[in-house]
Amino acid sequence: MTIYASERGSLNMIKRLAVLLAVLALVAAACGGESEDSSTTTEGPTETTATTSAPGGQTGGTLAEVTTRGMLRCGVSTTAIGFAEPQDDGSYTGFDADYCRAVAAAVFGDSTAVVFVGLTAAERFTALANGEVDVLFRNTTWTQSRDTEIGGDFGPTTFYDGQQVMGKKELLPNGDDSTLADIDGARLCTNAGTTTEKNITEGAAVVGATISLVTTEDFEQAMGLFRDNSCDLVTTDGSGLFGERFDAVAKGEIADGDWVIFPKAPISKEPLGPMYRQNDSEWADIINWVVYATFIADEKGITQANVDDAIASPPDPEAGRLLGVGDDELQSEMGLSSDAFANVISQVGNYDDIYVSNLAALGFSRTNSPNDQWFRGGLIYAPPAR
Ligand SMILES: N[C@@H](CCC(=O)N[C@@H](CS)C(=O)NCC(=O)O)C(=O)O
Repeated sequence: MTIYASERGSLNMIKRLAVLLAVLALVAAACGGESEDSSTTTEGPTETTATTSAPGGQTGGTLAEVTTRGMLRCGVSTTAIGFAEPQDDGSYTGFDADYCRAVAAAVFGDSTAVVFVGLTAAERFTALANGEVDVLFRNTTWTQSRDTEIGGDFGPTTFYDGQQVMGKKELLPNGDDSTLADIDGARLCTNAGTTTEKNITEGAAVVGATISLVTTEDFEQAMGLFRDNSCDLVTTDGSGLFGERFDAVAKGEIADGDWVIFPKAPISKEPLGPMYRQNDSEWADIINWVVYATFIADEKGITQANVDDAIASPPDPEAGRLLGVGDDELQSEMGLSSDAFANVISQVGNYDDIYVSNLAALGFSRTNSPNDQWFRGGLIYAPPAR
């Protein structure tokens, strides 16, 4: 279905839903409701009090709920090449999907204990707020409004992205030197409920370009309209465009270079990473440190292939703590088993393993990108494990 939605309209809708859910959660809590989903509804964007084991922290109960359920419910994109690709058995592959698996490996010692929930951009925040998912790893950009108005909190950025535009080469005489000024008069498609629809509207206005913006329920629909020329251009995070173009070339649909991605410098910052319900420090710490564990292992060259050697003989004390070897490990303090992060690395991999296995083939190199480690000029940086 194609809809035409103003950015303000969709944001207001999300706001109204978030407020409604918060109110419903309060009512359910006050009434002690025992409905089927009362345990999850009470975790909406409301403040909760610490009741369990998180030392010095707040818990919104997500860890206890996930542990009792025995499965992680992880919100991913419906389809995002390289990040979340649905498989016939209901599972997903991809960079984001692997981070879901990493959390399951940390919590259960079993990276397969995940139910993947494919969500459109417009659905994702409601699904998180009402407890349908425990965490989003869904190409989600960390923004001020999502962090505040919508009732979410964000973990460490796992992929630094930026918005670009894609068009057919015959419409773009300047090729990938095209700029936003070249989109004047274009019919432009993207999916609703995204930063990308807002950025392109603002960006076009700044350069005085008049565009006709068509928003679709999911990005595959936007690509469908682009393919049949109902839209001249599509726009989303650069990773999404490069992924779609790679896929179309691989399937023989287009020749390399038929679809042009521009401008070379993205029009926005899109820091993508995990989002969870706010005011649940215990759960936030777990998600954050799962991600940091993958960063630190990458920093130290501890990979899925060699982690057993590192466990047998840690290269340094910090690696020993992180892998749960020795008395000063910190995972037990977090409500996890001491080998939680060893399981993450051995069952899923370090940051580079996850990046390379899912994204390298699409042409994303970490070298000279913000997704490289800090000591090589990138932005991937974890606090010390001590
Ligand atoms: N990062 C942006 C855009 C996210 C987004 O929806 N990206 C597209 C393109 S990669 C996507 O995930 N599509 C899959 C879908 O529509 O389910 C946001 O957080 O708003």
